Amino acid sequence: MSGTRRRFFQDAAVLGAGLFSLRETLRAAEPEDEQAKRAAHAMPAAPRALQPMVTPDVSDLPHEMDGGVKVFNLAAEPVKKKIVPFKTIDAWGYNGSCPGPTIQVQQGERVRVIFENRLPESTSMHWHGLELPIEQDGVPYISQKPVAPGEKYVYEFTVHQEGTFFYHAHSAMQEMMGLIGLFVAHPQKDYKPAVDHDYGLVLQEWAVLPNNTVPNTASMEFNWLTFNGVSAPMTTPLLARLGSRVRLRIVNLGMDHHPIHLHGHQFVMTGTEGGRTPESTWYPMNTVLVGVAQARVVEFEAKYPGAWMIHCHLPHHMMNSMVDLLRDRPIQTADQAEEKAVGQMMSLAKSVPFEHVHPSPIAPNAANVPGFPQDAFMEMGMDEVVEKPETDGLPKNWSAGMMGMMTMVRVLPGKEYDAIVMKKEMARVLAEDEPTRKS
Ligand SMILES: [Cu+2]
Repeated sequence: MSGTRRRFFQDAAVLGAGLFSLRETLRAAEPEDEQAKRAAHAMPAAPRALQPMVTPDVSDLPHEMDGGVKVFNLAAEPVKKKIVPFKTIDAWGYNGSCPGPTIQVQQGERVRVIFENRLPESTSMHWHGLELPIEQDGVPYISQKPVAPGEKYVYEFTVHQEGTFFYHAHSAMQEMMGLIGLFVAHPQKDYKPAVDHDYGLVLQEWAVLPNNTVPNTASMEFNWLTFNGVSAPMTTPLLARLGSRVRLRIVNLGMDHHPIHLHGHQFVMTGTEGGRTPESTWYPMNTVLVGVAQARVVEFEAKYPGAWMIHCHLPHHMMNSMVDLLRDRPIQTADQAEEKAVGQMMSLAKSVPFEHVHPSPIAPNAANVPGFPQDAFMEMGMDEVVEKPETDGLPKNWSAGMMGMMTMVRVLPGKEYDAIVMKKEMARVLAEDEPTRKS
């Protein structure tokens, strides 16, 4: 965050400018035709109000209405994806996003997706879990001709189900290149109990060789694990007001099943890839195994304040690959002298574009202990680099504890929650206004 921007936020906080008044002030400075343009771009009213799910680090796919049909435009294309501050990969995704933008509809709606293939090879779109006519199923040669590069294909169907679904290319290697996105069908009749926060997480894994940017889709050894296309600490924390009810919808499209664990709270599983489960099947748990091709929906009461981790519990999925940072040097793990380890980590520290903090102390005789080092030197504090409103107020060097398929739910008392939401809103309004001001 720039100094100017930080000062702006501080000033706004000091002045106690309310969210509404701030937005109105900024809007007042805006020419009227801009206001009209903004109104014209607003989403057409849905048949009934739905509480949208939020996909952290991924945006929603906008739509237009054509009569009673909700129309989406979706293009498969190569995407440069920064998964941590020091690693950008060449993934494939949709509309510049990997995973693709989230589609949200209402149960009962008619949906049209105008699909375009901007990939260098043929593809198709499968609507995972949805009950629709065979010609909409998106399987090459079985239900349709593959969509050739440069071609368009129109999918249209009525969504009669409710639940957490996803869309993906129905070609194995393309799936491993990142071609997936969330598709949420909100129920006609509200779920009970209602939730205050609804979050979606897409689990993906990547095998990217050192000094490479292209995932090796034939590999079975994955060195990068992501929630919504980013590894911790770049994952945006989920915010929850203390005392609220939270829903997490987790989908997995990879080669491994991921046991997703929540700290400090118990949850119940309220849905699968097939929709809502009856309350009689709910039982307390805090780890849910999200198998490949599955959706798992869990809900919990955010009872205890704090920054509570949500992460895959497979140990190798709680790490970021540092091999890249070592460039052409082989990584050394166990059975090495401390001097070597320090030298290696120092070269690593020099190659990252930020100050590398690893404050955990080691024993004076560490080098004499077989097995050392394990996690020593692995922590890479980068608070400033990944700073955003959602990280505001976290303990210093918090990012050193965050790696791999990991995020957190920040359960915040009302006042702190509101302050961060206001900061987010200000950042959004400022970002929206920047192009207008420059022109
Ligand atoms: Cu995992």
